[in-house]
This record gives sequence, C-alpha cells and structure tokens, in this order.
Amino acid sequence: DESLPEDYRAGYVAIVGRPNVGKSTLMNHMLGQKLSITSRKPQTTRHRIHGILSNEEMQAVFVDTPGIHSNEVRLINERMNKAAFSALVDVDLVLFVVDGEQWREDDLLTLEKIGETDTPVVLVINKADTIKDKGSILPLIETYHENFDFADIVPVSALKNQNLERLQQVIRSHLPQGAPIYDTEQITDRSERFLASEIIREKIMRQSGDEVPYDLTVQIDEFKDEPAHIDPKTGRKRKAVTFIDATIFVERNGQKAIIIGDKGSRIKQVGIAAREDMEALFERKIMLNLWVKVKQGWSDDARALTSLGY
Ligand code: GDP
Ligand code: MG
Ligand code: K
Repeated sequence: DESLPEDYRAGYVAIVGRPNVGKSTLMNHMLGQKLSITSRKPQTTRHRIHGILSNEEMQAVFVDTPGIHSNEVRLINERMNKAAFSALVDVDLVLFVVDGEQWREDDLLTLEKIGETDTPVVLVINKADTIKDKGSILPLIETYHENFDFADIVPVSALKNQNLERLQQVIRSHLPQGAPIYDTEQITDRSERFLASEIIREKIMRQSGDEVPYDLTVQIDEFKDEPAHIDPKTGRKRKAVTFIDATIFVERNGQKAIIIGDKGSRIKQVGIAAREDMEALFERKIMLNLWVKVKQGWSDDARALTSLGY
C-alpha cells in the first residue's frame, strides 16, 4: 500500500504463559473483538489463533498459544506443548504473560525454554487490577528482572483495558519495519467454521461449571450459507441464513448426559448462547443444530486426534 508511512512496522507476536493468566483476554481486548475463546477453566485454548491488529503505524499478528504445561503426560497435552513452543520459532516478539498475584517457580522453567530462542521477550504482568497492594508490584518486577533478560516489562489489566496502549507501543518498537503481512481489513486467518466450533466449546465449558472435563471436542458437520432470496412457493422475502450442524464428542456416557442436561435443557441453552455469539460475529442469521456423541478414549488416540484436526 503506497499510502503507508515509511516507518510502518509489521510482525508476529506470540502470547505465551500458563493457563488462565489471561492470554486470550489480552489478545481479544487489544483487538477489540472476541476471537479467541475465554473461560475460567484452564486449557480452553487448544489451537493457535492468529488475531490481527492493524492501525496506521503497525500490524501485529498475534499467535495465541495453548498453555505450556510442564508435567502433563497425555498425548493431547504433548501436542499442545509442541504447538506452544513451535509458535515461538517464527515470531518477532514473545509476550510472556503472568498473573500479577500468582508468580510461580515453573514460570522460570518456561522462560528458560523461551531463552533458547533469540526472540525478544516482553513480560506482561496481567490482572494488575487485582493487586491490592500496588507497592508489591516493584519487588515482583525485580524478581523477574533478576531471573530473565526481558526486553520490557509492562503491567496491564487485560480485562479492564488498563495500559494496553502502552503495551501496543512496546510491541511496535520490537517489530521489524515492513508492509502489512495480511490485508489490514482482516482480523483473523481462522475460518468461520473454526470460530463456530470454538464458540460452541466455550458455551459448553461455561454452562457446565466443573462437571465437564476438558476432553471434549466439537466437529462442524455442515456449514452452509443460503443467500437472501424470494421463496418461490410463498413469494416472501427470506433473509440470508447459515445452517450449522455440529457434533460434540465426549469420552463417556456420563459426560454426554451432563452436556444434554435434564430433558435437554443444558444443550438447549448452549445452542441459544452459541447462536447469539455467532450471529454477532458473522453478522447474519444462524440456524444451529447440535448433537452429542460418545467417542471413547479419543484424547489418547493419535489417529482420532488427527481426524479431528489437532
Ligand atoms: P488464558 O487461559 O491465559 O487464555 O486466560 P483467559 O483469557 O481465558 O482468562 C482466564 C480468566 O482470567 C478469565 O476468567 C478472565 O476473565 C480472567 N482475566 C483475564 N484478564 C484479567 C484481568 O486483567 N483482570 C482480572 N481480574 N481477570 C482477568
Ligand atoms: Mg486462552
Ligand atoms: K482459560
């Protein structure tokens, strides 16, 4: 684009940190739009998601990594770990996110691993709004400084949109000069199909509290756009609509019963909430059908994982 300023910058930014520190919230709030799903449960994010922030000065392409786990044994977690670290190789900057109140030793182990790459690392101390004793933040910064050579340290509240502009300036300062990588109108490289499955998964996790374990997955069986048209039978105008059929796979019958709920009440609520989010995000009418199926042992079965797109 010839109208871009000479010092325009563009690059990839990985968001890394333990589950639940607020990585997805941070990316969503910087983008001002809800792309990556969030919940109070750790491990909501299983996939790498690109969120794209474009303004007059820069384009930052965010990679929202799954949490990095130190002691997980199951195959699905191994794959999540691999995805998280492989995300670091091709980026220009790493945002290492910690929760201001919950500094932990295993954060250092993760940093050691990140330190093996040449990529600059900015420490983002999130949830600053929850730190009651503001004086405690300086010693915290000291501890991190002593242990790792951060390019910058920025306290923020992702949820309350505090200090995010400062963070964006810091991000820009570490990106290489260059033209935008993606179209500046684009906000994600993920398909609507993928976003639809993530929205459904989020609603299940939110509505089932602690009863449903993480090992469920959502497969989109059908995603069909019907353009606006005149119904030939009735002569009536019909709005554009997208038909989405999805299957929720769980491991056990007990989980299936929980997700369906008493007389189907829970799956109905999941469907309503998911449809509302999709209609807002895709900006059109959605007809959503959900099914729940038991697929035993899928999270330990590499072939099943691959067929589900992991
Ligand atoms: P992720 O697993 O690192 O992606 O974390 P999420 O973005 O899913 O956030 C986990 C939880 O922390 C959610 O309940 C968020 O609402 C909450 N959270 C995220 N950022 C903040 C923040 O700045 N302040 C507070 N108080 N809560 C936050
Ligand atoms: Mg997340
Ligand atoms: K989470």
